[in-house]
Amino acid sequence: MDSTKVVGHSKCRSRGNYPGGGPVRFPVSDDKVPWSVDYPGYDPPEYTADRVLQSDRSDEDIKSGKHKFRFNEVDKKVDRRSYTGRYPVVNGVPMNPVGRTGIAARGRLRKWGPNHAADAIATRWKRGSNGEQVVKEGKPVLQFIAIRRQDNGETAIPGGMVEAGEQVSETLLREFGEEALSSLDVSSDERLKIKALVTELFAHGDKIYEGYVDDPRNTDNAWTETLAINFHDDTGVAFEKFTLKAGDDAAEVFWADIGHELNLFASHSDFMQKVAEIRGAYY
Ligand code: RP5
Repeated sequence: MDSTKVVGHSKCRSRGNYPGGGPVRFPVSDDKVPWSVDYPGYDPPEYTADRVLQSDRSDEDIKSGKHKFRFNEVDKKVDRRSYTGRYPVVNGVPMNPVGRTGIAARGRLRKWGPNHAADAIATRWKRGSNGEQVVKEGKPVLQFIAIRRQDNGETAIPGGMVEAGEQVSETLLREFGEEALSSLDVSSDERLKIKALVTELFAHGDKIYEGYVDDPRNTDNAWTETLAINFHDDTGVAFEKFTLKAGDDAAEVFWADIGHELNLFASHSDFMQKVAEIRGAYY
């Protein structure tokens, strides 16, 4: 997978209701995804979740005209550029760079256009009780720190949205601390210790992916994009300093074996395949 390539999308076109109880998506078959293909009668329902409308971290309603959005630019503290290049803006409304999703407006996403996220893939080799690497089909098995998402129960990489004014590198550390080490539930002293430890261990990472994510929450006018970085602990000693504890949006945190059998949230399985490839691991 090219790290900047625009991927297609299917999870955000799946049949049934939009995640979290939204309306049923207007059907979009594979051939009708690109905006360049005519789709007479395409009439997706507009949906923006109440929690998005009520959050003060969300964008203004685009139709209120209160905010003049600067799409494809850094708009005050919000980066509205896309890793995929310039995306179309039609009548002041940003259009999904991959194409139709069957839902208009923002759904459960807080921003119009790209919603930037960051994903921290922490890996180690799986070892048996004798300390030897576990091998499958002739290749060593990798493990990564996984979370179970509270919103949909799916297994995922610890990650989250970039806050206004935040550097993506800060988001990576913050989200990993919040979801895998429960840093929001400890004293401020403890939080600082966690931050220092994560900063040290995550000092060197390898970029796995930057671009559009096939997130089930994507809509015609709001979508997620991410930067996924792999922090690999070759000896397995460094990550022993961590006590994993689920927090914030994570219901559980655990080491999971990487392999094709894993079915992860959004495009996370694709990222795992790339990690396994570059590390010469089983997939
Ligand atoms: C995915 O949504 C990204 O890859 C990232 O893991 C996640 C961010 O959303 P929240 O976890 O903050 O809901 O598209």
